[in-house]
Amino acid sequence: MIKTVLTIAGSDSGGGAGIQADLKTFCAFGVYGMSVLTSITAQNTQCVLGIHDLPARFVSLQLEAVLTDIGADAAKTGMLSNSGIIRAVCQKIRQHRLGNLVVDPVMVAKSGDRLLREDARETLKRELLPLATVVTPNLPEAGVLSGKTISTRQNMRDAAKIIFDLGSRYVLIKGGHLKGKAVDILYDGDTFAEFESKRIHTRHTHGTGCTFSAAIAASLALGRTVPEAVAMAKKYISLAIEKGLPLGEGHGPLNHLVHPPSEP
Ligand code: PXL
Repeated sequence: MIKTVLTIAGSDSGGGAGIQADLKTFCAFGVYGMSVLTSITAQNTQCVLGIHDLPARFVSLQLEAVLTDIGADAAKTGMLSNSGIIRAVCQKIRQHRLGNLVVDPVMVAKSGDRLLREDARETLKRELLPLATVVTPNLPEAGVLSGKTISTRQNMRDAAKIIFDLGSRYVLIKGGHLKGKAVDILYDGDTFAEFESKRIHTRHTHGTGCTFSAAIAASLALGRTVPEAVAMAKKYISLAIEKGLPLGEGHGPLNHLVHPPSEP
């Protein structure tokens, strides 16, 4: 039977990030994608023109619709915008015992626009992270979650320990914002694994974080372990960045149509 994967995230009208990136990634991995929208952004490759949050109770209703009927072998969260939405999502995840949950703690867009209200950071830390199989902060997000400034690999390891204590089973800190090679660090509370790839010099990286976490969720649904899923997702985004699309005048999207790897 085809595996089912759910994204709980915002819409990017430009098609490069958010729900759109997630569904394209699910297609590439050959899993059945479903989407619960949290917010609608009016956005292109250059900027966010506006953000319209859906009412938390309508986020709940979408989750109820999907989880009482189709169910999900894995899920990911992206832009959650405010505390009410985060609480609604947590309540449904607990009620339906959703496992294989990838939490991408989205805070700002590539353009610098804020996608998570500052007062919602605590709710995300306290309520959502304990439900996560893996949380995937980039360096600025890991800085906010850990309360530390991160500029070296050792800083990344120290921050991973602090974030692990917030309750997720794994922490993946993405080192894309560090100089040099792109190194991501995965921590399971015991050991560190490093995932390295060469840096690709391009500005067409809009939606990289969304695509990465969606690819991890798809791989988990396909029965991979977390370290295997991270390795496969990393190979997929590296290729998708390499083949990135020079659309629009700003940060163009990745090319989601590249083939995902069949092995980690
Ligand atoms: O990459 C973070 C992100 C998440 N969700 C939506 C976005 C973005 C970045 O632009 O637009 C809807």
